[in-house]
Amino acid sequence: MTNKTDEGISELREKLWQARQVVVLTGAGISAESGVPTFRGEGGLWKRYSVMELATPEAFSRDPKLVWEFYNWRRELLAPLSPNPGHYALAEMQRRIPRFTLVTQNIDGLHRKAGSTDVIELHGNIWWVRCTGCGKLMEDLRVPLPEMPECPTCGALLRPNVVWFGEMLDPQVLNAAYEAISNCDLMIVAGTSGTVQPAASMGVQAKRSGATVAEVNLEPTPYTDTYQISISGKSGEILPRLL
Ligand code: BJW
Ligand code: ZN
Repeated sequence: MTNKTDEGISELREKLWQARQVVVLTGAGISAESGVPTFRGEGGLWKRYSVMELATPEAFSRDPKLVWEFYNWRRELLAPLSPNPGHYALAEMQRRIPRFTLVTQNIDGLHRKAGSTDVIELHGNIWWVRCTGCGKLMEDLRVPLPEMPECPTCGALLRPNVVWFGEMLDPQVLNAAYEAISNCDLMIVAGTSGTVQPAASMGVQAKRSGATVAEVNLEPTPYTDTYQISISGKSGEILPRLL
């Protein structure tokens, strides 16, 4: 028996293997099956913690120790986790499709762990730190980091190299994403609630440039009726079926 999910998968599979240039945009939902909590919804991080107390530059200026405690807790949680079949399916797609760009809002590094390369990380990466004094960027895999980690070069306080609310995304990173989006003929938007800008509008921009846009999500989002294809289900189950 075919159902709506099967029909959506068949339609998307056909488009995928005909497309000249493909962009995939992922959000927290793609890592949910690896055990990473999402931000919003049931069991979401923001239900337990206040965003404004933790994920803004103002919060970090006010109480850097508290913000580092939050990120250290998340680093501990993430360190032992592995990619799931959704991450692996995207890595395999990249190997098979010559013009393929993976854009993620996730900071967990699991796409790279699964073998994806040249991942465009819109919101940074939790395993990188940046010096608030000299601006130096460093990969730092220590778990946990000291309560108030210091720059080895200048001694100033380090911060996580992630993008907080009210901060600009790195213009080079953003441009690379827009460049791929404006040239793609198929975009897959997987596991994101579509609530945080500018990533939330990227699917609409692709559609405006003439691309087919497909959503893969457990639940409807504000864009479900806007995109041409909508597949309801777990990304770790749907994405492998496209291969
Ligand atoms: C599954 C699944 C499974 C579950 N399979 N699916 C008004 C006031 C102030 C600011 C603004 C404003 N209006 C707009 C703004 C700008 C603001 C913004 O968008 N705010 C909105 C909330 C309104 N944006 C910014 O500030 C950005 N910067 C910017 O725009 O600069 C210019 C500017 C500056 C100032 C003012 C205005 C403009 C920066 C945004 C940075 C976002 N940072 C975070 C934290 C990163 C660090 C960290 O992790 O600690 O990024 S917030 C958080 O949300 C994180 C995520 O990347 C991001 C998106 O979340 P995502 O991925 O969509 O996750 P969820 O949890 O929301 O959804 C999960 C989905 O998965 C759900 O749909 C589930 O159904 C699904 N799912 N399991 C498939 N197995
Ligand atoms: Zn420094």
